[in-house]
Amino acid sequence: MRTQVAIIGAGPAGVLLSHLLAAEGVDSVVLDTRSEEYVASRIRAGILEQSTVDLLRDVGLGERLGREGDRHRGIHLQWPGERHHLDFVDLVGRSVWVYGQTEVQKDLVDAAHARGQQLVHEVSDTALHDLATDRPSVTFTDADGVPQRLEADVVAGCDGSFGPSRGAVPEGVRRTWARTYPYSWLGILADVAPSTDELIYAWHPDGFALHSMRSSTVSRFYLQVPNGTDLADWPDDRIWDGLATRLGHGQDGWRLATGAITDRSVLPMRSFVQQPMRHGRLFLAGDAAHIVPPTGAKGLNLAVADVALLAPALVALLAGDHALADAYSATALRRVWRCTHFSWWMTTMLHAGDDPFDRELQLAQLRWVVSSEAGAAGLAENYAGLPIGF
Ligand code: RFL
Ligand code: PHB
Repeated sequence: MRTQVAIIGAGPAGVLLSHLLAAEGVDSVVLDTRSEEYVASRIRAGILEQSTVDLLRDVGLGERLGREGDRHRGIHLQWPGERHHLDFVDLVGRSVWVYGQTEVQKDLVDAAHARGQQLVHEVSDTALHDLATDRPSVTFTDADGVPQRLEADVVAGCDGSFGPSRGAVPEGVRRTWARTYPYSWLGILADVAPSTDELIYAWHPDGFALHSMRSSTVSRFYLQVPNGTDLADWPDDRIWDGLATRLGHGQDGWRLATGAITDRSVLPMRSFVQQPMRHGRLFLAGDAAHIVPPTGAKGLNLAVADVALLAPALVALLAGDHALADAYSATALRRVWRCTHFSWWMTTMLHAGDDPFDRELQLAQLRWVVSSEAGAAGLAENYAGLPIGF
């Protein structure tokens, strides 16, 4: 098999890259270990920032998003006894959209099928070769058990945090930074109308809680839990009681509505960056190069921003102009580190630990963010998203 760009990973980064390349007449083949149905049903991110929505619209992927996505002006920040709304539109003239990653993925895959782009699912043994040459390749075993070699001009590593691409950058070349946090999120999806107009991020001495949503009938919630938490220790009543307490049920007459829980999982919180994001003919994008804890809602948006830079760089490279490809890693990493900082800042401001001094600092920071226009604008600018190419 031969193509211009071999893309490893059919998550949002990989399929969007394939879409952007196809729009410029560049061929690609996308490989994934999982089935199309499995990738499409993974419950993950829920918030699209302004620049992500602008990009999806510009490339013809904004139709259902425009109809079914819910534009939010901002978020609520709260701690016991207080809830404050931050209006991003007033603060920085930008907003965010509630539109699940499952929906983005579906729109991307539908567009890929409509264009006849090649998505090859259920592959195994993916391996990258000859990245330092102009003829790199990817070998894999297809769903029928047949060994295959995909030759390409360029390989795009969009294979998330567990794929082989990041490890294909030689040890002496790559540098990594990692931080694990001393807590995880227990996330649930529930068949209940949201009890709030916009997301609530709640600091509480029992631990952080987040009230998010997917539609007018489906809500998404998260609770801070210790690392190593077993879901078996969290029956439905304990989850709803924890959410009610931390989100302030009864505070100023506010009520948390409950419903049937349809999905539940525990996610660890991690920051990770690997650089450079390019090695020879291999380019990394999305979670393959960096992971952020979800408190800033940045993971998916950062993957989209990488690919928005990478696609024109690859189009130019294949036409013989190396400048954008040479600049890709440094340009992408500016935004990556900005979002890494913002995600760390939101995470450490909102997750309660045992240290009483740290708690007072968190509350002091929260009070400043909601009462100072500069503080609020700083959060808004980062949350609603910096322009692509920042
Ligand atoms: P993805 O979506 O992980 O896609 C990578 C794809 O690569 C495939 N793959 C391979 N393919 C071929 N050969 C191999 N050897 C391969 N190994 C792996 C995988 O099957 C997969 O399909 O990465 P991408 O495209 O970079 O997109 C990034 C986003 O998915 C990610 O940043 C966000 O979902 C992060 N994230 C969240 N972000 C938010 O902004 N808000 C959230 O609420 C939120 N929740 C989450 C999340 C990530 C999670 N993970 C990764 C465990 C919840 C979870 C559970
Ligand atoms: C979600 O709806 O899944 C979500 C929203 C905001 C976050 C993280 C997750 O910060």
